[in-house]
Amino acid sequence: MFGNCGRSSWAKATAMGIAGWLVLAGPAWAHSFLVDATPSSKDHVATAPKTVKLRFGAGVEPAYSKLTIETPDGKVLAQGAVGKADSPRDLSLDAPELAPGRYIVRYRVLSTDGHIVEGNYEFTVDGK
Ligand SMILES: [Cu+2]
Repeated sequence: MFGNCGRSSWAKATAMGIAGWLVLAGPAWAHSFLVDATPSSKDHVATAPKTVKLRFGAGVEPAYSKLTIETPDGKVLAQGAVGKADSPRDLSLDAPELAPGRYIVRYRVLSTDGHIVEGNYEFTVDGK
């Protein structure tokens, strides 16, 4: 679906070259899998986070990516994806006031190699 987005073949060749290098270097990332998050999966935090931060194994395109913070019953509390020009592997999303409870972070991102990567994880805000 994003195959005709106008990305140059040079960029594709570069992305494939990087992917090939990563395979040779060890970790077999086919594309931009989630490698780190704050709060992270299964985390229990005492203070509700102001921002959810995700880091991927390779570059992602903020304009074609979406993060959401949801309640366990599927109510979307926040959505969007803010990138940082100087760190193309990072995306963030500002969180609303989060009461103690469980929350789901869902992500659907466009990797710079043209693949879409999606998944979700859960964290918990503990009551005082
Ligand atoms: Cu890929």
